Amino acid sequence: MSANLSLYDLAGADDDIRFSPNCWRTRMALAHKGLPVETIAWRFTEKDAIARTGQGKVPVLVAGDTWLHKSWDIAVYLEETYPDRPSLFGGREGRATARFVNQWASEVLHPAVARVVVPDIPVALHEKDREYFRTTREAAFGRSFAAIAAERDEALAVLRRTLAPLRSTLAGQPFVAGGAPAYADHAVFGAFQWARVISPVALTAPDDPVSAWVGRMLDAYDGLARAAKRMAGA
Ligand SMILES: N[C@@H](CCC(=O)N[C@@H](CS)C(=O)NCC(=O)O)C(=O)O
Repeated sequence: MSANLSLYDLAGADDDIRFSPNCWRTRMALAHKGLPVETIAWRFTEKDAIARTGQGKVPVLVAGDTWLHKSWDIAVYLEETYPDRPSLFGGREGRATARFVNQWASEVLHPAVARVVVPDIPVALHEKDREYFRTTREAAFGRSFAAIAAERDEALAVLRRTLAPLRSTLAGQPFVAGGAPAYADHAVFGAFQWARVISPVALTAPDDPVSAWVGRMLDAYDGLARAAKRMAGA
């Protein structure tokens, strides 16, 4: 038995454009556990809807009376609450290693992907989110969207160098977690799904082992991520 699960999931103007890397981590983790979830389209400025978590970011998972946030904490909760379902971590040591992979993705990969895809985001956003997104992101980057867009070629080259350890790992094994996908894969894949939904830029070359792995992740869990709606041109 499982509680009814709901997930606040970042959406664009179109309810079906779901582009958050952190929410995709959670969606893949839920699919891995075989847990059905009702996703709720949420916009950046709808902070009131998730105020019960005491913060303003998604994913937010609601499991009965329990409100959870932070993609990593949600993964740990799912693993501990549903131990008899397929494991996200493969035990204590696997969880510790997945934690490192998760932090690498959050602290190194996400900023590198953001430099490439951020200029494609405003057009996808609900009107009420546009000004909030521009001011918060320009402040975070310390420069205008126009300046970020002008550096895109360089940003893509930097990203491809950043992917070196992922590339060499995936040249020798099908998934980050080994022979089958697990949370170490979900933690990294969210960033690729973010770009895939929102941006026309290909993050990796077709012959890159990372591209083949993205394809395997898109096929996983009955093609959950492959079925996601993408922006026109993405
Ligand atoms: N550490 C958090 C980060 C969550 C996060 O940054 N979420 C973004 C969407 S990917 C968000 O909701 N941003 C809201 C905002 O910037 O106001 C996690 O892993 O869940």
